[in-house]
Amino acid sequence: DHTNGHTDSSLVLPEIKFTKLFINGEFVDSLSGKTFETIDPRNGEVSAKVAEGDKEDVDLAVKAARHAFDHGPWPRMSGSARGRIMMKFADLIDEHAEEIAALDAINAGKLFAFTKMVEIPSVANTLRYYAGAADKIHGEVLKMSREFHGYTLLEPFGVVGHIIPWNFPAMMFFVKVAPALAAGCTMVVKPAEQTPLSALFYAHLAKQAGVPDGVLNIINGYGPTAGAAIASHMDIDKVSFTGSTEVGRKIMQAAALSNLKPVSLELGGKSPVIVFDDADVDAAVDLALLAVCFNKGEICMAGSRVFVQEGIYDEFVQTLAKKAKGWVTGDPFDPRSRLGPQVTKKQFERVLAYIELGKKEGATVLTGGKASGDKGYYIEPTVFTDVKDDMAIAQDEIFGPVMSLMKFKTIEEAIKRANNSKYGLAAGIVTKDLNVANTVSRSIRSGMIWINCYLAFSDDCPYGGYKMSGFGRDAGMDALYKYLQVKTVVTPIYNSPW
Ligand code: TXE
Repeated sequence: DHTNGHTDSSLVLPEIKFTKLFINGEFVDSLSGKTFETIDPRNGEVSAKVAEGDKEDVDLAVKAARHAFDHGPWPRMSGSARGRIMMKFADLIDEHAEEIAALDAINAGKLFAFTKMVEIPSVANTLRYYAGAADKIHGEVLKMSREFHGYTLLEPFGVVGHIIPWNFPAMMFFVKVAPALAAGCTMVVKPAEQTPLSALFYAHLAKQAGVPDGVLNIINGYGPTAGAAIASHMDIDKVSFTGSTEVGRKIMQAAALSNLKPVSLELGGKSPVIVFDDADVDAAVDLALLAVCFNKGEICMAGSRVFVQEGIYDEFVQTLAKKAKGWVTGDPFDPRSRLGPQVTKKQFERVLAYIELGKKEGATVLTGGKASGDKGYYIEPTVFTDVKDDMAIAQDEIFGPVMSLMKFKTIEEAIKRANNSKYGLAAGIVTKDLNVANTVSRSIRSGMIWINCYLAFSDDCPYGGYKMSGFGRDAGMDALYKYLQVKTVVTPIYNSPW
C-alpha cells in the first residue's frame, strides 16, 4: 500500500502565483472582494484562496470581450497572424508543462507524470491544430441562377462564454478556447470552482504570447452565480458548456430566456463496452479497465457498462478480478499510482454512495467496493457483477472507477441493451469480426465508437453527444465551425449568357 503521502511531492509542488480574476489583460480582485478556498484532494487541505467572481465581474469581463471584438485587432487580423500568436502560446505551454501538471495534481488529483508528459503537451498541440486552421477558414461560392451569384463569408461568432468542468482542467479549457481563438472570437471562461488554478496560469501565458487584452477573460466562481450570469448574459453570443446534464438543461433554459444565444452542451454519459466471444480476453479486460479507471473514472466517456458475451464471460470475470489489482490507487505524484484521488469530498461521497446502492440493489462486488487509505478522496477500482439493466448503477453516471458487468447472448441483444440509456456519448466494441464491428457501430446511438480500443483521441476527432449527452461537437474541424457564423452575400449579374 502506498496510498497517501509516501512520495516526496514537495520537490515538484508549485508555487501558486495566480489567484485573481483575469479581465481585459489584467489580474484583478473580484468587485465584492470575496474569495473561495480551493482544496487539495490528496489531503483535504486548503491550497489557495481564489478570487470569487459573480455577476458584476462577468459583466466587466463581457464588456472587455465585447470591446475587443468590436474594436480590437483579434477578429480583424489575418488568420495567419492569429495562428502565429497561438503557436507561441502553445510553445509557452510546453515550456511550463511541469508547473501546470503540478497545479492540476494538487487541484484535480491528476496523475502528475501523465499530465506533464501527455495531457499538457497534447493541449499545446490542440492550440497548434487550430492555429494551423486559422488561415484556412473559407466560405463557398454559390452559383445561384443566371441573374444572381453569391458567396458565403465565415465570420467569428462574437463573444463566447465557455463554462467548463473540473475533470480535465487543461483539455476542457483548450478544446473550447483554441477553436474559438482561431475563429477570431473573444471570450469569457468560467473554470469549475473545484479547479480554478491552471486556467489563470494559461491567461498569464496567453498574454505573454501576444493574445490582445480582452480576448481571453477568466472568471472563477460558482455555477449558480458566475456560471448562470454567463448563460443568461444579453451580450454573450454563444455558450459552450461541458458538465452535468442537470446544469446543461439550466444553461439552455437561461439562453432561451435571455437573448436566445445558441448553446453547445457536452453532458453526462453511461457508455457501453461490448465484448464479443471472439475477443482476446486479456486485451479486452485491459481495455475495459482502462475505459472505467482512466482519470479515476472522472471522464464523460468512461465505459462504465461492460457487456460480455456468454462464451467468454467466466474467463473474463476471472481475468478482470486479477487485473483490476494492477490499477493501483495512490498519490498522484507517485509514479506507481494509476488512479489519484476523486476530485472533491462531494464526488468521493457520491461515488461511495453509488457503490453502497449497488450492493443494496443486489449486485455483487467482484473487486474494490470501498475507499482506499485513511485520508484524501481515494477509491479502489470497483467491479460489480450480477448487474441488471434497470439498476441505478447501470443507468446513472457515477463518475468514478465503478464498472457494471453484464452478460449477453446475441448481437441483437447487445445492441438493444447498449442503447438502453438516456445517454449517447461513446461506445466500445471488442471483436475480430469486421462485420460485427461495423454493424454494431452503425446501430449504437452515440457520438463516438471505439473498435478494439478505448479513449483513443486526437485533435482531429470530433466528439459529443446523442440523446441526453447533449449536442454540438468539441475537437476537430467541427468545433471550429461552432465558433463561426455563416453570412451569405448575393449580388446580381446583368445580361449573363450563363
Ligand atoms: O457538475 P456541474 P458537478 C457530471 C458527473 C458529475 C456530476 C456533477 O456525473 O458527477 O456531473 O458534477 C458550472 N449555471 N459531470 O456538480 O455542476 C459549474 O460551476 C451555469 C460530467 O461538478 O455541471 C462548473 O463550471 N453554470 C462532466 C460546470 O458548470 C453552472 C464533467 C460543471 O459543473 C451552473 C463534470 C449554473 N446554474 C461533471 N451550475 C462531463 N460531461 O465531462 C453549475 N455550473
